[in-house]
Amino acid sequence: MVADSIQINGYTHIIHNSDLISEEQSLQNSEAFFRFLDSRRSVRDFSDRPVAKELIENLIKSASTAPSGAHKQPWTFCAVSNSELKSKIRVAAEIEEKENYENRMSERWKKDLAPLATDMHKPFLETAPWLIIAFKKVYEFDETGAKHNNYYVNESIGISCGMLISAIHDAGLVTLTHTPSPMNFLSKILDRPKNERAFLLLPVGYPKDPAYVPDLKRKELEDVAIFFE
Ligand code: IYR
Repeated sequence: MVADSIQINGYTHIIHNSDLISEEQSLQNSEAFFRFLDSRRSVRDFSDRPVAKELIENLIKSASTAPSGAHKQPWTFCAVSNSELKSKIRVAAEIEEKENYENRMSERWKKDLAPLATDMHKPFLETAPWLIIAFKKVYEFDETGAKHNNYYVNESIGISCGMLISAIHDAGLVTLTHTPSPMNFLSKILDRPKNERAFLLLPVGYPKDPAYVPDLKRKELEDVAIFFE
């Protein structure tokens, strides 16, 4: 007789429910999933075609399933479809990007970016129907008002954003990882509390028809993996 649940340190542990699949099915799934992820591209040309709020809610729910340090889920996702706010974000981002491209970035950095054809202009911040801004919660307050740092915050929100990007791709939508730097203008525009810091901005929507992306190649397995058997 197997117990449905057990107690450890006074906390309930339940049986992990995972459907066992055959090794052949496993291999097939892993190949199909690789092909699916390999078909994702960062897209900068967006259509203004609307995307339902319910869909964005599902994407954020998926992102929030990510593992996190001590299961603190140290994130807030702000989803913006309001045109005025999107315009404010674009104006503020382009001010920072102008400074980046003209003064902060090295020649080497700009040369590395040349294949991506990026510049200080960020029209997608207004064209895309939604902007999702991921904020990391560096610390939180408990019931007594005491401040506690969260754990592995960058790792946690990074994983969560990776899952969000995959969910966006799975929904047939496109995005790109936009990191206007510094990003504190986002806290001001979206009125976020002090314990939250902007981590990543993801415009979400349908691609423009056609949308052009740079003809990039990914590294081969041999260049990214070493096996010790
Ligand atoms: N944040 C700037 C510059 C930029 C930097 C890197 I590294 C990129 O991969 C892409 C862009 C911008 O968004 O244009």
